[in-house]
Amino acid sequence: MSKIFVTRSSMPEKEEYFKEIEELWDTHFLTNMGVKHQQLERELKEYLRVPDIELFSNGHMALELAIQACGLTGEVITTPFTFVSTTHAIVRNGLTPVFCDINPVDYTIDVNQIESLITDRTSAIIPVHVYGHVCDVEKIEEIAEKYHLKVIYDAAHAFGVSYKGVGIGNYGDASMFSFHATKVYNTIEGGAVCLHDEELKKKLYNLKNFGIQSEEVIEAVGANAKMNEFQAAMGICNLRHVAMEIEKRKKVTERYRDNLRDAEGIVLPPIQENVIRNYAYFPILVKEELYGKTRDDIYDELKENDIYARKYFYPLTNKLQCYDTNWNMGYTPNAQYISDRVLTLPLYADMPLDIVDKICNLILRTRSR
Ligand code: T4K
Repeated sequence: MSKIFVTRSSMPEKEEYFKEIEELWDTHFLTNMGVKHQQLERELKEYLRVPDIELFSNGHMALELAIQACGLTGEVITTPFTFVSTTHAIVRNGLTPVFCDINPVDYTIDVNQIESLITDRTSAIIPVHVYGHVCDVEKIEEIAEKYHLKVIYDAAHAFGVSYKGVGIGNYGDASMFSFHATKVYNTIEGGAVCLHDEELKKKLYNLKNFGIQSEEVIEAVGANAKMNEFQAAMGICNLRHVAMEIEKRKKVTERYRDNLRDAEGIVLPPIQENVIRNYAYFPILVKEELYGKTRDDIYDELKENDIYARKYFYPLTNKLQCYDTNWNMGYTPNAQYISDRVLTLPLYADMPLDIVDKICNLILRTRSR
């Protein structure tokens, strides 16, 4: 058996992509918001059912520039149970992250703890729809309104997710999606910010394209974070198939659930009410106190068999040495408990079900060792 990684990029047939990029050879227009970029923007707006969208070279730059465009200052409340990008984007904007714990059910921000962290320096909340699990968007909105805070969602994992029939990109002032190769939907690398405010859109556009309005008018001190035409072409192709890819992921997920449901001490990911899911990840929690083996025992056993599960998200970002040691890194015991026990199992659309069975058998076997 060849190596099995935590995921494998979804790709269209070669011919489909080649056909999509053919005209780029005719026009020699490879980037700078060309026809593919414009087409993808239109199509994604419709697919995600959002009022507006701005495309980016990657998810991280989309988030970093969304934070900048929102003009945040001082402190930002966020969670440490995430990919480093979320915290880096805050810190790289010169802001102080204030770490809120997560709830132990779906691992998103614990909305009951947010208010106690608000100070007169707080300007925003940056929650994460981690694994595509939907944050308590209603409570977050209520708190944000009460304290006049901005809300920017890290929706990197939440492509295609909806809550109560509403596309998840409609919540908050802005939501960032990642279209990285490892995501449910990819443009090779890429990302987007969904938003509903024209002024914010203009700022974002300026930030991703040097502030250029016309040849002689440079309106803002922008960076360069544009999605190019080859990325957009991949996105156009992948968008044609993403609904089917999500269906296939659902089948893989269900097989994992069937196989692992009775394993005491292994906690399966939650199924949230009123949520249309995208089956982005399959994180299990290994409670060694009940299971008798640790997360790392399982990780090692799988690795020995050429199966590369990942400890998404360990370590917590409030444990990273690269940040200012003078900050208060917060007390986040739920996040710590989960981060120490979580293991994200391999999951991609074309994953054969017999591989899922094999992975589950290896996991269950660790117990008798
Ligand atoms: N916010 C959150 C919450 C995020 O999770 C992320 C990204 C971001 C923000 C930032 O978005 P981007 O700027 O990335 O658009 C991966 C991804 O690189 C990263 O996008 C993702 N989160 C994170 C959770 O996972 P690594 O360092 O674990 O990736 P890597 O290279 O080890 O790849 C994992 C597996 O995926 C490989 O073992 C094989 C497979 N793979 C990988 C690549 C690169 C493919 O099948 N094709 C590929 O091209 O970070």
